[in-house]
Parts: sequence; C-alpha cells; structure tokens
Amino acid sequence: MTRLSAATPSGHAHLGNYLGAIRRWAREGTDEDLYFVSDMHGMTTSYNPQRLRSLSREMLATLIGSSISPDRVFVQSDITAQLASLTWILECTCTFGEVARMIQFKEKSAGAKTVRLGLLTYPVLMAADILLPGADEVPVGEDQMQHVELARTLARRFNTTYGEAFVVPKAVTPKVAARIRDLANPDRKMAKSTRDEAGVVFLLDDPDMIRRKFQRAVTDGLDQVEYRPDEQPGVANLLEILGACTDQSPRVAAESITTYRELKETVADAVVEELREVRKRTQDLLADPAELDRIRATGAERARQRGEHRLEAVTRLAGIG
Ligand code: AQP
Repeated sequence: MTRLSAATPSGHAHLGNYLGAIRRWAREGTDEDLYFVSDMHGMTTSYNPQRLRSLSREMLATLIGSSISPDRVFVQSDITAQLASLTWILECTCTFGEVARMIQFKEKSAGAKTVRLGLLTYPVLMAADILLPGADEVPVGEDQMQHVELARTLARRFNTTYGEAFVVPKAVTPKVAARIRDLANPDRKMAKSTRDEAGVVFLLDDPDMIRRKFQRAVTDGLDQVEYRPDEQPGVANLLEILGACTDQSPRVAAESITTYRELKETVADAVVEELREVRKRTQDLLADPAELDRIRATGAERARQRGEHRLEAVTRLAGIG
C-alpha cells in the first residue's frame, strides 16, 4: 500500500510543516510510502526561479534531515517529462467545468489581474503526481480533498473509457495532526509564505533565534496557563507545540507550568531540543552538494522507473505514441 505526500518549496520549512506533517511521515511512514518536493506546484503564481531552485534543494535536505528515508524521496520536476505527458492525457480526460469549480482556484484567482493557466490546471498535474506512481492513499487536509476527488474521477473515467490503467486513489485525513499557529498572530496558521517572519519558527533557525521568537510570542493579559483554544489561542498554541514536542496532551503539558514566562522558556527549550538533530543533519547535507545531488539523482531514477510502465500503458490506451 503506497501513501503519497508532498511538500511545496514555497518558502523555508517551519515548525508547523514539521510537527503537522514531516515528523509524522518520518515516524509513521512505511517502506512503500513516497514523498516528493512539489516544486512544479510552486509556479502557479509569480515566483523567483533561483529562489525556487534553492528552496527545492533545501526542502529535499529537510525531508531527509528529518529522518525520512532517502529511498522514499524525490523532486517532482526531475520527472517532468513523464508528468507533462500524463498531465496532457489527463487534461484531455477532464472537463473545463471540473477544474474551474475547484474552491482553491476560485479563492486564489479572486481579484487577481491576471491568472496563470497553470493555476487552473494544477489539480490535473496533482492528479498525474498521484496516478503515475499508482498511489493508493493520499493523506490531505480539507483544502486538498477536492483535488484528490478529481484524481479519483479522472482515474475512473480513463479506466472505463480507454481501459484499466490506474489505481483509484483514496483521500485519507491524517489523524490528529497538530495545526500550529503563527506565534505573532495566533489567529492564522504558521505558513511558509507569511511576510512577517517574527511568528514563524523555521527548522533552520538557530537556537537563539528560536528562543527570541518564543519570548515575543503573543499571549494575552490573563497570565493563566490553561488549555482553552477559543479564549486563549496564543497560549493554547504554545501548549500544543510543547505537547507535540514532549509527546503529551496540551492539557497535561499545562499542569506543571504557572507563568507565561515559564511557558515560553519551556516550549522554546523543547523546540530547540526537538529540532537540534534535524537542523544538524539538514545543514550537513546542504554543505555536501555532491551527496545531495547523488541522493536526488537516485530518487529521480527510482521515480522514473516506477512510472514508466504505467505511462507506457496509458499512452498506448489513449491511442498516441
Ligand atoms: N501550520 C501548520 N500546522 C500543521 N501542519 C501544517 N502544514 C503546513 N502548515 C502547517 C502541513 O505541512 C505539509 C506540507 O505543506 P505544503 O508545503 O504542502 O503546503 P502548505 O500547507 O500550503 O504549507 P504552508 O507552510 O502553509 O505554505 P504556504 O504559505 O506556501 O501555503 C502539509 O501536510 C500541510 O498540511
């Protein structure tokens, strides 16, 4: 059973990406699971090519530095030829209405002066990402459910129209994934693309920087360390982070702490400790470009081989090639 997950190099990986996804992939993933750096998904709105290239390498190093097996990881654009071929075939299996009604497309295109065609067709590329390796399950949040549903529809439609070629994937909701909020603005989630970095803890931040960001974290005027997400979102966020780093519930984490100052110091210590090895392994890899290139090339070749037979079959069934 293959589960497929991705991280988009739209910025530096942060504590939310790590506690909410990457750490779980490393801990719970099986030898069958696949992880990829979805750099092509980072092109649907304005972007800087040099930055995208460098962030893709950094994300690859981060996944491996977080203890995901290098055997399970690849960079999406390293199999562009296969993905582009399959995307075209799937675009010709999909209707305009099906992509135009995607909620994410509507949200991201609303009010924009110009909209890249890729923003509209990106769910079809995502379907190709999923269908090419024959993924059985795709763990996604609510915002991506509709895209996986489209991949299912296209797989079924192709299979019945042209012949059996695709595994019909299932969207699964990951269990109790922590949703980490921005330290400076607990009303929004921690995100790579947030302009103000004060509330975003990056995995490669040094310990002093991490401590400073926690010291300045927004709380409230109550000075009561209790886990009440609705009334005290900032404090609840700190307790969730502490709980995730110490493998206990946020409520239990709150019990031994009395002041906000103590809470901030305790959670900063726990995060510094949690990220110490991840940061070191990631930086070691980034400092060894030849090794990172070797891992990347092996991953690309493995991904290419995995998709080869299915793409051949699909191309033949579609009457081209
Ligand atoms: N704040 C978060 N808390 C928990 N999990 C999070 N994830 C993202 N932010 C949080 C999870 O990280 C995985 C990889 O994310 P992604 O790169 O595919 O895209 P994203 O969700 O769009 O990530 P960001 O950081 O919010 O980036 P931008 O600002 O570019 O949108 C996913 O499993 C995601 O759920």
